[in-house]
Amino acid sequence: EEFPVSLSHLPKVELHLHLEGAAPPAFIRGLAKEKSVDLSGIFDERGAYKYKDFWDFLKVYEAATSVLETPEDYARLTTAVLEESAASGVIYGETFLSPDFCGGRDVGAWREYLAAIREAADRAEARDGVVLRGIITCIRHFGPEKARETAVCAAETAGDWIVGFGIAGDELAGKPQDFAWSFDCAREAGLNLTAHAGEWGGPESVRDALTLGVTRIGHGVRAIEDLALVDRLAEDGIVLEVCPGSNVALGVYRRWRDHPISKLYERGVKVTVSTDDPPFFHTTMNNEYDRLADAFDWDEGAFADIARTSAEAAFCDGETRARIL
Ligand code: ES4
Ligand code: ZN
Repeated sequence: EEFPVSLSHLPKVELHLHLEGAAPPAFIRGLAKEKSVDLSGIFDERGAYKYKDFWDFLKVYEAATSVLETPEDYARLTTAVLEESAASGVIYGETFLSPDFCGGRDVGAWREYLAAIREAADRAEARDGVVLRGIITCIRHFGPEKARETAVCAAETAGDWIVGFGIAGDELAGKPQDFAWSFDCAREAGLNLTAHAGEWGGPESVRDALTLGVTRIGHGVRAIEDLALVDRLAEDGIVLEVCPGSNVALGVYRRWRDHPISKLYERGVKVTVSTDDPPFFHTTMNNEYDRLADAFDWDEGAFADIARTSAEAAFCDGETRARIL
């Protein structure tokens, strides 16, 4: 398909990206080969990730992540991911990191993974100018107890590079309230807060997530099913980390033009645009922008508005924000 405009030259800010979920399939295949792990079951005949639905995606994600074993593996991953970001014109990104996948929630091990990721990110910044920061996420379907250990890892490493705490995983497992202790712990450590909600759950799921005191919601798009909630999001300035290509790939919405991002934007909600798990969903930041322009006739002004909203909603310090505004 061809699009009349290319928005590849626009500087972009991406707030919702899972680090392991951004791993190019060839990178994971390479690691699997080095380690003699058979991961053939998670790839299709063309070498792309293969999954049936969101819950199968979570399993494939975990299988792919199983070959990411050492801090060095994570450093290589970070380098590969940031090359893709820079190619889409991303100047600032925030990535979700889960100690469940790196270091197993042991604070000492977690510090080593984090140091390796940071070093790789610093090299990418020096080379391509792309700035990265981390948001530690617990995984909802792993349960509240593991989440508490994750929150302790977050609190112990909160600072200039780890800027937020969040929750990902199966939105239909458990209740946000079960994770209140973890979010309180992270908040007390000075971290900004976000939660995945309103992707598989409806408006009630978004309302529940707001009780955690988050200033951003991952996805949040199904708030559109309750206009009183949409107006509350707009009034309270809650920022939605919208990932339209992810929603279309996973079947939350059938076609790009069915996606509610445009309605949310027009009703005054602060919307931002991200890729979520780009190779899984066959997307890039450039593709997201081009598809949105095509589906909703958005011009460069709309994208400049979205990029500014994203920079304002970034969890980084003011000095870094000034560089991306
Ligand atoms: C997710 Cl645990 C996890 N990993 C990647 N993408 C996700 N979306 C929601 N949960
Ligand atoms: Zn996500």
